[in-house]
Amino acid sequence: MHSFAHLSDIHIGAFRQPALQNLVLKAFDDALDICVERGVDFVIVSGDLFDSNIPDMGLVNGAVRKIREVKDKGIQFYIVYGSHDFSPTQTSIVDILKSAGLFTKVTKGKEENGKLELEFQIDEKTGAKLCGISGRRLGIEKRYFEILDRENLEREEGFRIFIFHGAVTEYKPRQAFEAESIPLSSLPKGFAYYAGGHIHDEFLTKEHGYNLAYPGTLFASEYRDLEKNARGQKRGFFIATFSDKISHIEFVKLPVCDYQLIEYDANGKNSARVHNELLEIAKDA
Ligand SMILES: [Mn+2]
Repeated sequence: MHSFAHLSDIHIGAFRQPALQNLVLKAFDDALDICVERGVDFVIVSGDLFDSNIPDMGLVNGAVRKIREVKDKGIQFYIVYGSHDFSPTQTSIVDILKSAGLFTKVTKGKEENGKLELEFQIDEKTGAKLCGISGRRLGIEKRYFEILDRENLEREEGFRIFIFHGAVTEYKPRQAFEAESIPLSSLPKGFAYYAGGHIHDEFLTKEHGYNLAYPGTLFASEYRDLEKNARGQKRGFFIATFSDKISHIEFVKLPVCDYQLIEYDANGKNSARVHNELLEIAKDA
């Protein structure tokens, strides 16, 4: 039996406050410690590992040290870009870490005669075959899905995983913050596991024979995520066990910190008063 971990939307570098930045990094560290403990064969990151294409280098250093430590134990990383860590004009930190041999990007392929032909990356240890499409800002990935040569990918035999970063129309959360999505029919059929990113809340379906999984953000990338956490939203990542097909998918919860939720009514108050009252409340909390 083999296993892999599926993490997404970690957003290292998110937030301006060092305390929150450190919690983002702590979530990543804790998750990888669990991956090692549980002896997973490889780790998938389905985009937005970093919050920007050039994040704070101190935080990058922390993340790289951890990735290196895990990789030295023989655990490979397979990754696509997210909408945050991709830049159309600049080299992204993901590219640099890929060049340094820390990651394998699974988006290798060529565009020819209006078709996108993807190449499978084969995991040496398990024989799993991985390919995927990166997220892009403004949903440019939609075009890649439209021209994707699915037949070739569907014909391939073996244990296959598809990695992508974007919402699937049929499963878009009700309060989706983005209009862009790709229909389920644009994914190549017959894969054992579809590793999704971009949706920040955990989601797993086996409908229509698809193991379609979004682990959601590991911790948070913005205040809305934090508020949800305080209200009990579970955060973490998936560990899937497999041989020639998936036998079990487990959501591993990651408690990063405790929360205190304080509701405050700012109606009819000016910003200076709100500011001062909030500072008072925070002092007492
Ligand atoms: Mn994200």
